[in-house]
Amino acid sequence: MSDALLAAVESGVTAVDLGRPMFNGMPQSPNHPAFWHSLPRRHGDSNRANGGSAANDVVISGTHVGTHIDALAHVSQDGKLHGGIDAVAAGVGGRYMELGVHTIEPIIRRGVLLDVPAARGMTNGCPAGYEITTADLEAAQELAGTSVRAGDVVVVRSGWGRMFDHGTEAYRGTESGVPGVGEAGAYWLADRGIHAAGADTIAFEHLAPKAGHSDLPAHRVLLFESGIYIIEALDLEGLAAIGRREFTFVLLPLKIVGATGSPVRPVALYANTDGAGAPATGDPS
Ligand code: UVW
Repeated sequence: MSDALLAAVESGVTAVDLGRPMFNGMPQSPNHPAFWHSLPRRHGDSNRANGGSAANDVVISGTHVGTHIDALAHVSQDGKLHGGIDAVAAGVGGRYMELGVHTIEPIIRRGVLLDVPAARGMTNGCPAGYEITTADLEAAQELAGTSVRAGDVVVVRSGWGRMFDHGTEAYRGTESGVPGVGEAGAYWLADRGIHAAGADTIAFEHLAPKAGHSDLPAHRVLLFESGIYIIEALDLEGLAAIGRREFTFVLLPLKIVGATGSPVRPVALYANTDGAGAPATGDPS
């Protein structure tokens, strides 16, 4: 039996890694337990009689660390979760069974990169504390050469991803502020019926200088009001560098039963027959 997807894979597919490396001390949100990886057993600690040995790890961590996805159970508003579920009752037993991260199906959908700095000629990326406007999203959509459609995964590049290599304080941007989508931009995305929205920052949102995570309206609009997942701390620099703005987006959350989020390693895929490394739509920035 012929299978079009398998045939495409066998013809050659390029995968652009959108996940950040995970390591002790990596930049992450102050709201979540720090990621900690350790080696309780190393090679040489004990060798088997046949000369072999095994090294093992332990990881202690929040779930909203590294590149990660927010499940709908992550935020409540006025005592309710998405769909009007009582937020306190939903957590009895220590698991959010209705809207936990285990309920997110594998995501294999069209992905669209809205590259705001490329569309707006911001060569150093959006400035700290810049709120990405609906006009910016429209301009980035035009540059992508395609319209955002229902069911898409939309990843919004602010250019702040470059700060990841500058350490936790710089990437968090508590003092400086962080560029991102605010309430109006979130409604622009929600109005298009997308499946998930992602960004290259820790909180996805526009954060004003010194405001930290005190107000996160895009979380309310997307997760609570609209049932749209949020993906944070994406690495969008590779996609932007090759000008690839339409692709197959693949993401599989860990099936942690009842959890509010999960680290993920998403990829953007495109067939090599489409021109490896070449832009599919629009002009490369
Ligand atoms: C933030 O930093 C707000 O991230 P999350 O939505 O995962 O809590």
